[in-house]
Amino acid sequence: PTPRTVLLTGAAGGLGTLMRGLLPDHGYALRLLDLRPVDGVPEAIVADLADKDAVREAVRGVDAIIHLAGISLEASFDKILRANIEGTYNLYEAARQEGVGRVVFASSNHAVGCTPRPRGDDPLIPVDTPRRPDTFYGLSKCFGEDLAQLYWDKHGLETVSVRIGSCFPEPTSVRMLSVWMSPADGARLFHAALTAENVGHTVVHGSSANTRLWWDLGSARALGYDPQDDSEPYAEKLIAEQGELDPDNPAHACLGGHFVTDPPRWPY
Ligand code: NAI
Ligand code: 15L
Repeated sequence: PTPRTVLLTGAAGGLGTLMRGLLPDHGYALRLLDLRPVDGVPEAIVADLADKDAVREAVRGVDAIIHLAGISLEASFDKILRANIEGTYNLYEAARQEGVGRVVFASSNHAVGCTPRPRGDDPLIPVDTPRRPDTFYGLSKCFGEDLAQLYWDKHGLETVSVRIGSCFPEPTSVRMLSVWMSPADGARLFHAALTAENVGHTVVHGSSANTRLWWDLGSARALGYDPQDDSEPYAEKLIAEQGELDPDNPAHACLGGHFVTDPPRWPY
């Protein structure tokens, strides 16, 4: 059955704002939650994932959850621990207690960001590629995926973990030509993740059907995802501005791009 009422965490963020615009057309009534007020939506729940009572109340009665809330870039370990690791645990525990059947978890390419990008005729990166987080941020996404597996195996709570590439209105770098997910395809993938049957815990790659794709979309397609977009129309302009990816530049060598090589942020 199609879930109708969906809790969208991180609703004030970039992706949350895009999905608030697109998901209603797929038939969802959204309940919104964020640390910050959501512009123009006074009924949105303003709560920190650290607040267990507020999180439990927020999940009560929904059919499913799309979990986007958290720190979306590298930060100190303490901040990542609180928002992404403890926050995601609090959400899953609330979902278990309230009997919510399914979560769509916004994982990230940075869970496997240190994986070399394919070159030439190399095969696409498979979805079961070993974890190689490129940051504490990516490590928190590995935690979220493992938490999802635990809650499926022990409690029967289903999750689709979407390792999102780059979901923005347009690709803005040459790397993004390979990992871009158009917002419309993002909504299609979330819809597939909410409606496919018997997903248990399934990990999928989240991007459009890009000509320069680096990873395999098979497990996403198996959910019924049929991407309609391709970053290729943006390629000529971006390559003219930025040049092709440099084979000798370590920041261009891996799936995670500059996250792999950026200096760490102190204090760890
Ligand atoms: P964003 O940083 O724009 O939005 C995240 C939202 O989460 C913010 O509105 C923030 O206030 C909220 N938040 C942070 N900590 C919170 C807490 N403790 N309690 C409640 N709310 C909290 O990030 P964006 O781009 O919208 O990403 C959304 C999710 O998707 C994130 O989990 C991110 O890691 C993931 N993702 C996004 C990608 C993208 O291309 N946009 C790529 C890969 C993953
Ligand atoms: C992510 O995980 C980030 O949340 C997003 O802001 C982008 O940096 C994206 O990955 C990316 O790799 O482009």
